[in-house]
Parts: sequence; C-alpha cells; structure tokens
Amino acid sequence: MIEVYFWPTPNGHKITIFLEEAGLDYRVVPVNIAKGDQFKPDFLKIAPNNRMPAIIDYAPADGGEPVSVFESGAILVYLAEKTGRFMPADLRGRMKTLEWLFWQVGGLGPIAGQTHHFNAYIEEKIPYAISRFVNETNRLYGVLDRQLAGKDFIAGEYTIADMACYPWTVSHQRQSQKLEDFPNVQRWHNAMKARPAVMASYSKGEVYRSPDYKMSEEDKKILFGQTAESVRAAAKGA
Ligand SMILES: N[C@@H](CCC(=O)N[C@@H](CS)C(=O)NCC(=O)O)C(=O)O
Repeated sequence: MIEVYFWPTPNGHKITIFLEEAGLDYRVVPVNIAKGDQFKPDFLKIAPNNRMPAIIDYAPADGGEPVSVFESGAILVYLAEKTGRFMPADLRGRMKTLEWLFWQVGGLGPIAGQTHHFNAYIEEKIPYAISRFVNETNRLYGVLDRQLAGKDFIAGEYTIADMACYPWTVSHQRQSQKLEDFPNVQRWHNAMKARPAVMASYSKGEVYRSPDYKMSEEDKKILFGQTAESVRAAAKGA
C-alpha cells in the first residue's frame, strides 16, 4: 500500500498517473496547499521542502521500514524501480528517460509554473515577466515538439518522462501556448489525455478540487507570501 500526499496540480498528477497506470494499491492523503496543509508538522517530516507530492511506501522492496520520498521526479524513479515499469531496462533508453524527466523537473515545470503565476494568478500585469516566461515556455514546447517528431512518446516507448511532462501541457492556455503550433506535442498530448489511467488520475483529482476553482485572496496569501520564516515557523511545530 502506498500513501500519496496529493493535491490536484500538475506535480500531484504525475504521481497518480503512475499509480493508476501500474494498478498499485494507493490511498490519497489530501494536502490542501491553498489552506496551508503543506506546513503541517506531520507532512514536513516526510516533505522537508513543504511541497507536495510525497509518498510513503509501506511495503518497500527491501522488506524494511516504510520509505518516504519527496520530489516528484524522485518519486517517479522510485516507483519505476519498485515495479520495473515505465523505465526502459537498457542503458540508452534509461538515460533518455532520465534526461527528459530532469528536463521536466528542472525546466518545463518551474518555467510553466512561473508563467501561470505572472500570466494568470496575479492581478498586477508585469509585461517583462509575462513575456520572459511565456517566451521561455514557448521555447520549451518547441524543444518537446522536436523530440516527439516521429515518436509516439518522449523516450520512444511510454515512460515516466511522459507522465512528468503531460500534466504541464494540460494548462497550455494559461501559459498562452497554442497546441496547434506544436503538432507533435498536440498528437502526443491527445494520446496521453485519452489513456484510461490519465483520465482516472484527473477525475479522481476533481474530488479534492473542482477544475473551475479560482484562487481566493486568502489562498494567495498562503501560496505567495512564503519566506524562510514560513519554513522555520512550520518546523517549530514539527
Ligand atoms: N520540485 C517539486 C515541486 C513541487 C511543487 O511545487 N508543488 C506545489 C504544487 S504543484 C506545491 O506543493 N505548492 C505549495 C506551495 O507553493 O506552498 C516537485 O517536483 O515535487
């Protein structure tokens, strides 16, 4: 049994897509990030970065104590190794998968996240910030489009790299990107969207937060006002 600390955001969906694809037995522990659950002492013990997702595996492969993992990329690698699935066994396929997984966690995710922030979440419109992040997101979609040319999936076969990247292309409109400008991304995106496991990940996520959710001013204070002091204060409670 795997416990997944989850909220229906792109990083959260990466993990439930894997769990659904692999048919693993899992239980969701909701972490409502707009209400400050990411600062709860119990969560902090397994997720020192105060960010979801995180998992606890109560039946790790070594038969020992439960294993907790934070950081979505590390979780996907952990689950791929645990199940022997969605990561090619050969050296070249494995490295290709890891390259694109790291590309997502170091590039597409953080850049698209800042694009959401400046483009959609805040009232103040800062033209330089918007064009900086929208353009960089556009470049990254272009890179992904080239990688997907002549391939069904990012690393050739279906892997954790696809599970990591797809959720960040779901909100392409919020990033001011048009999928029609990236035909290979569009084809791949539509194929991903139609996978039963991907559909299950999103429909189960809606139980926790509706897709029409709009951030309130209170939510914004929790999400956008964080400093080192927020982490110190949370750690004191741990
Ligand atoms: N690098 C982390 C990023 C995780 C992350 O940013 N999670 C967001 C939601 S997508 C979160 O927990 N936000 C809470 C907050 O900003 O306080 C990962 O890939 O797991």
